[in-house]
Amino acid sequence: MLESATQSIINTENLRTSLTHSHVETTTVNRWSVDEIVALFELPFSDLMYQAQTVHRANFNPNAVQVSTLLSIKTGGCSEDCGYCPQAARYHTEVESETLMKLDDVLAAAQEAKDNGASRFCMGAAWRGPKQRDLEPVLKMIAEVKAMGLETCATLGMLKEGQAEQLKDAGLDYYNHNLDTAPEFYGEVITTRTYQDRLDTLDRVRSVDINVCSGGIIGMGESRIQRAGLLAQLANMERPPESVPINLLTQVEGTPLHGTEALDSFEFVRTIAAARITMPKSYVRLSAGRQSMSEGIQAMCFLAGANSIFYGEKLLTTANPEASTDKKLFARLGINKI
Ligand code: SAM
Ligand code: DTB
Ligand code: SF4
Repeated sequence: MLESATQSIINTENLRTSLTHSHVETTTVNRWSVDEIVALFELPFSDLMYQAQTVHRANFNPNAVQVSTLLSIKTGGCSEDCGYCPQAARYHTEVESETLMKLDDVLAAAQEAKDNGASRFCMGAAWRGPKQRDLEPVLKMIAEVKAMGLETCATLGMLKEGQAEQLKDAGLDYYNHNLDTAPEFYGEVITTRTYQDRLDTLDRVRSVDINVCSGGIIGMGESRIQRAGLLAQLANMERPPESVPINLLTQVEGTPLHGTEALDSFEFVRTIAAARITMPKSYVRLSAGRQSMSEGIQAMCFLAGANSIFYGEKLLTTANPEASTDKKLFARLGINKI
């Protein structure tokens, strides 16, 4: 089993190299079965890290990490039932429902992010999906943030026909929409939208040539096979996402997933490594959960191939390490921001 996983990496790498040399589009050739990904997880930790670091170095500068800053432009009061989410109206959390932020306030936050060295600004809204009257002010925000010289990203929920086109026209560079988990576990976490709904939104984003940002949450009580199942879904897309956020569940009181047994940190690092190996060209983002992680574990995630983070003291509603703390960590690790 272990040998076959290693062999399959070598075979995939060989295939990719030979196709790269003949100038054939490479993004459709990496095909991973769930069993092969489980076999990666089962490798001795050092062997898995070695494989991940080898793939990482073949595709990226190993000492460069992309930084994005998040802003919740519309907080709370969401109609959906995502079991991890403090913004769902039906759960009693400390998050209050707010209206859409004003353009000037968004631009001030974007300027601060830029001054702090972020290269991308991600705007998140607690919506099932945007209504047309909601989308219009967001299009304006995207255009103005882009004009400031920042890359733009938005996460607004499910997109209906025609909405991806409008986002593209406004200058959106990335759309974030997570698959969250494997299809087999999905129904335990969310019932108000289907897995296929999510895939349909990702197709709409792809079809207008906006970069896809899609990943999931680890530590929701899913099995290792289901963690591998999530990665298989992402890695086997016709074109894997350009950006793959791997979130560690941030447990928030009042949500159904609060109290879930904590995941072994090494299993989280293994998930990052398996994402790196199965999606060699994608940015893998060490996403939510850094606030509860030691700096040692974060360093291991970078070693496993994570090359993107959220930067700034807040994610959407929960805490993230202070920018000054991250600056020091990057300096200690010799990491450069991109
Ligand atoms: N409402 C939109 C949607 O669900 O697509 C956009 C915002 S939503 C908060 C974006 C993503 O944040 C979710 O898909 C989920 O993966 C992640 N997320 C939300 N709450 C989280 C938590 N407590 N821990 C980790 N990730 C979380
Ligand atoms: C993603 O995968 N993680 C970010 C971003 N995409 C939008 C959100 C994390 C949210 C964590 C919980 C919160 O702060 O509300
Ligand atoms: Fe709403 Fe998004 Fe939270 Fe789900 S994850 S409850 S859709 S804000």
